[in-house]
Amino acid sequence: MTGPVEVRCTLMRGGTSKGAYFLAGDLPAEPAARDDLLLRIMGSPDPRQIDGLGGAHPLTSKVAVVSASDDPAYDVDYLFLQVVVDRPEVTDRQNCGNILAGVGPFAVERGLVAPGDRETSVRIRMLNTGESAVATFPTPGGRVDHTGTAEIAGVPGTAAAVVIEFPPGTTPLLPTGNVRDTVTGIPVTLVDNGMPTVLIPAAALGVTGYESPAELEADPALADRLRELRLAAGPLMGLGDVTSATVPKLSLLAPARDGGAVATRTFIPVRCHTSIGVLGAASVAAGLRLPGGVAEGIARLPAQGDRVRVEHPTGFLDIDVDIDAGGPGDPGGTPTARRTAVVRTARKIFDGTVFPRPAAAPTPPAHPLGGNDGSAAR
Ligand code: NQM
Repeated sequence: MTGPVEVRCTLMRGGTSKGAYFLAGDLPAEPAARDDLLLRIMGSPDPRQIDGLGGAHPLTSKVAVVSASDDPAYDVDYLFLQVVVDRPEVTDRQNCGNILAGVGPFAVERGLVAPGDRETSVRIRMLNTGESAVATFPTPGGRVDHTGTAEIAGVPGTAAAVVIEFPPGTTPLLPTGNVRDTVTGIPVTLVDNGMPTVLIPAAALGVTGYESPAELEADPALADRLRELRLAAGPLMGLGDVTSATVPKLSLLAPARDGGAVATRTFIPVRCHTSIGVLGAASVAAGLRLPGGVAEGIARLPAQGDRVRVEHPTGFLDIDVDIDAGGPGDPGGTPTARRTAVVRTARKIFDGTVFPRPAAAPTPPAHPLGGNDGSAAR
């Protein structure tokens, strides 16, 4: 497959992730050609992504494709693509709330949205899920100002706050209809408040839930149990076969140690997150609020207000989640999210032209002396 030899690209940190942001019009419209180009831009497949922009970790191998929306209810459309580091795969099967934080500022800087004089709110349609978000950020004098005083755990220094509001979700929070299931013998709550997530008491897997991501990733028996659990949970959550999907995520829960509601270690789904995803945290927080879920007896929710402090390996993420838990006034009794909101930061790192690795050359013919051992003598 061939394609453009150079592409306009903006590299941004969005929350605790980093990704390449593109205008949809700068990429091939056809998904297979687009994905082939993105693999070559990011340097996949290669565990080091040495020949591309990717940072050799799922959290730094992400792409946002942004365009003006044709739906008057929105300003822009945002498609999130996860570029798999070590396999030639690009998937749109998950959304990303961290990369979302950069979409509004990118849309203003690239002329898709007219900025306000002090701040700008951008209405974003998230194509992966069909859900929406409104991002508000400072634009003093009609220019995006990435600098500011907001601090988020997992990112050094401070930057301008990007306030993200998610309106009421349209999908049920409990994909199986149950607040608690047993999957591969393990008690779980299967929840989706923007990110399909399996909540698991850490103790049920024989870990404390306070281990470092590196310690957890070094445990092959744990990896096997998580894989088995995820493959079984995927179809139950309506996700079909998730063998090569990046969802559902798996969050291990333990009692909070630093004044928050709960401590988490989240697998996304193979590597362990160094913090936690935004929508992953939204799903955890929603799960904590559901009476009868596996978090009961582990989590400690604040007596008042919507804010839930989710502890993670590098600090905490505060997220506002207001749940309608269903019940007597609701004949269906299906819990839904009334509102979810979070503060993130984002920063433009570079804006310029990226040069994709050339499309794969045809395989060279075998050497006439036999074999193709890749040696320099060929
Ligand atoms: O859950 C990582 C991240 C994410 C996703 C992942 C995210 C979210 O931290 O909204 O942001 O779970 O793959 O970027």
